[in-house]
Amino acid sequence: MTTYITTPIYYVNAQPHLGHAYTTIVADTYSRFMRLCGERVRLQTGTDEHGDKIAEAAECEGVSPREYVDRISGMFRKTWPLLEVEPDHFIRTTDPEHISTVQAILQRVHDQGDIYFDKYTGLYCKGCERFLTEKELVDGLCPDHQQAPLEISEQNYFFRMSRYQQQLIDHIKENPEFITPERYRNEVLSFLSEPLEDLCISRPTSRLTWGIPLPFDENFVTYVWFDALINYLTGIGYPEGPDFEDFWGAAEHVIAKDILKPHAIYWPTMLLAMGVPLYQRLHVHGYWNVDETKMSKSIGNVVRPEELVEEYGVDTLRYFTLREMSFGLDASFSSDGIITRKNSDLANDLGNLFSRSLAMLTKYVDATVPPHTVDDESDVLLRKTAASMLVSYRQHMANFEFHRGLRAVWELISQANKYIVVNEPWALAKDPEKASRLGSVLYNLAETLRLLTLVLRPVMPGTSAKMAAGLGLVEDDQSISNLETGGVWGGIPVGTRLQSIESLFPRMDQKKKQPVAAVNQQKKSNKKSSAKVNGEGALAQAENIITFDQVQKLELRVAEIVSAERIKKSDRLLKLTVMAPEERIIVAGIAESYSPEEVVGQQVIIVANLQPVKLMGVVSQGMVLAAKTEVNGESRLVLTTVSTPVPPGSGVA
Ligand code: ME8
Repeated sequence: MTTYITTPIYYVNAQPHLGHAYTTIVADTYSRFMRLCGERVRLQTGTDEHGDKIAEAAECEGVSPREYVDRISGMFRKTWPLLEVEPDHFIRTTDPEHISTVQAILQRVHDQGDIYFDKYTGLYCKGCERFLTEKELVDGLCPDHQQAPLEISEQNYFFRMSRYQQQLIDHIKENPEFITPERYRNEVLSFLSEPLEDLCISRPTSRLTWGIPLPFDENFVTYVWFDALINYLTGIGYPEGPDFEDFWGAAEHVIAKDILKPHAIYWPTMLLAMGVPLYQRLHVHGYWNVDETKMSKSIGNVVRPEELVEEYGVDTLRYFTLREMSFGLDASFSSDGIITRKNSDLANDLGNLFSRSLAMLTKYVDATVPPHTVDDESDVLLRKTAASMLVSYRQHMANFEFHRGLRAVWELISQANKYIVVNEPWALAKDPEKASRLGSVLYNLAETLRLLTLVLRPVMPGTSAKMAAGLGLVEDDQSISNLETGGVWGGIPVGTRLQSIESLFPRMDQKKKQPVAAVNQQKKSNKKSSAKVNGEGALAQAENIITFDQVQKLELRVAEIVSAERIKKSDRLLKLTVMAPEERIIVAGIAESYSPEEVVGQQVIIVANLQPVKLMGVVSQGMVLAAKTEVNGESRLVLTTVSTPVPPGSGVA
């Protein structure tokens, strides 16, 4: 089976930024995922080099369009390897093969009567490089470029797009996956519910010369969109190349919502006119804003991918963008957001799991994967979580729901961290009679890490390679290079020699100018105040405003206390066993306000995603929220609860 995945070809009137980087990372991740599934994949990106905007940009720089496009196209080409993006082909619309194929297509469509000459008056937006309808304007301006369109009246060539309107509507209705997510499919269908105008596909050379000459009239060049969309065919050797045969039937395009109309309406109608089968799927994502503001040169908040790589590392950038944006919706970039994710998801959750497990394997079993011989309930739970992670990961990655796929992976990471807490390998290591159980626990951890190495490969190729090296696995080993064979529990061979590697993700300090994060477990200054609640680093005091995104990172849940006991030698601490919905231990600093008997059966609100810490020898996996008050001059804590009982584990929003 084959997969052909494309990004838009980017205009060379601007340098690559975060938006371009995201689309390209998405396409690369998907292509790596499909390779992992055993498919033959072709990934294509490139640059769109004709048209008004480019001619103008070259003029501004005082260079010829050719010189200008060569320079900027080179910048795009050089950016992708920095992001670990490996396109199979980089197309430029100034490539001679592209130009000759576009001309051959124009001639054919013209000869069959689908292109005609006419006079037209319309509202033209230079930013969009297309005529806009009255309906698309907001207060008389193009909503994307905040500019009034120019009224242009001229004779031009038109493509009979309207002729294919019904066929396109039928196709979209019959193929629910043709445009995804659904909101964009609905948007297109709604647009198509009105009669479609024909598409102006030429520009007179009196106005623009930087374009592909029309083969049937030398006084005109081709409209940039008609030229650009055809890159998806010319890049794979249309009409006769073998790659066209192999890959076109599996074509999937990734774009942002700004260019939905050209891809969902112009392009399929062009394909229908050309007699070429339609692409398989169009994946439409939202916009990246920066600090909740639209990215724009004039505001000076354009984020450059090479700077992000320099500052945070390529895998952090890839992970952050894929995890943070719900595909289809807008997202906001902030350095605070990326650092928080790096510290919590990558350094704390993944990095710690990896380094702790490797350290224990090294210390207790001489850095060699031991056999698994003794099974218990926690093993079954870990294996189950791994199996359901794989199912959910595959389904979400295939459907472009990367954030969900990654969430499933992090559920396994969190389960594995709990597995360590529950099994206490350090305690097993002290008892020679428990050597086989210790070996089994360590085997399961090594195997979990192998599975993580496998599923993280498309998202963070460099980190996955480091993990593979640490686990003593070879890059092209089926167990980490193929989801079919590698996705089966038990793939890490007993006797594998582990290697020591550097820390995967060193923690980063939050920038001082950023608002304080809602959850910042490491902040020493907060230890004192949080100790009043449960004695571990916890919620920051509200000394600063936090954003909605930051609040969303807090995972609050309702937990039911099923048992409680005092912790020896501590007046303040109670060891609580809670269901939320799974069982976990929380050490809470409430012993001066509550007896163990009083709290059993209570439903309380906990912070469920706090990094586990050891308090008086007990590992605490969360924090119980309590109000601080005074009764008769004495400070007292009052547990938070819900007004009506709810199922344990219910989320608190
Ligand atoms: O439209 N957030 O090129 P372009 C997310 N040449 N993605 C963004 C973004 C943002 N803020 N800004 C840009 C063109 N993008 C045409 C395409 S294809 C045949 C011709 C990404 O340089 C996103 O993929 O304006 C968007 O669709 C694309 O860049 C537009 O790139």
